[in-house]
Amino acid sequence: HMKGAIFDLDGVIVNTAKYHYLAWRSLAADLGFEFTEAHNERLKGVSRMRSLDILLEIGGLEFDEAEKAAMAERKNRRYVDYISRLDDSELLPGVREYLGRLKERGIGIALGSASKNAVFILDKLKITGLFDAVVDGNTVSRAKPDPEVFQTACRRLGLQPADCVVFEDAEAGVAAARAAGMRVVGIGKREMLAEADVVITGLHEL
Ligand code: B16
Ligand code: MG
Repeated sequence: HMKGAIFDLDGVIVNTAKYHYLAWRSLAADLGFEFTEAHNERLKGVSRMRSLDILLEIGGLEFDEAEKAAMAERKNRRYVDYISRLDDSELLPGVREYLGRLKERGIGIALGSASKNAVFILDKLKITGLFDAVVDGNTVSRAKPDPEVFQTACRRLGLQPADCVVFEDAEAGVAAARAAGMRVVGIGKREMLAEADVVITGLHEL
């Protein structure tokens, strides 16, 4: 019996991956190499600094920590430029309806995202008020697949792991939920999310 629902953001509530992609691609172009959509798949659910490391590995480039911090900052400014134009028309299908239904049933709703821009995005999508707890990249120190983000969300809902269901689109996120002892609904392709309890294509299926 589910008492709390914890949602990942990118890939579950909104497709921000396409804006991450445009911003990373433009950074790669500045550095003189091509960054493809296939490369971008490797960044889903991954923290900003880890994403940069993967990108630089693809480009075969190395920089020191200060240079990397400046690059991550530059990427983020471009990304924030894109997402500042987001609105509720970009909510993925079924999101508002499903969250509304959970609310009516008295189920606790939390966000469990790696993004440091999560609060800004929820505001743009006009769904901040639906969340009882928001746990994001500013709150936690250990990235998925570490369970910290979901454990914190569950605690903030005042619940036990066994009461919570996590909705995730990334392999690392599914692993994090599993490590937290929670049930997981995978959003995406079965092959990618083999560890999930069930896999659906989106919240509109529920
Ligand atoms: P930011 P999620 C993740 O969101 C994205 O999937 C990932 O591509 C991104 O690098 C990460 O957030 C950090 O985002 O640069 O905004 O802090 O899927 O955990 O909601
Ligand atoms: Mg995600």
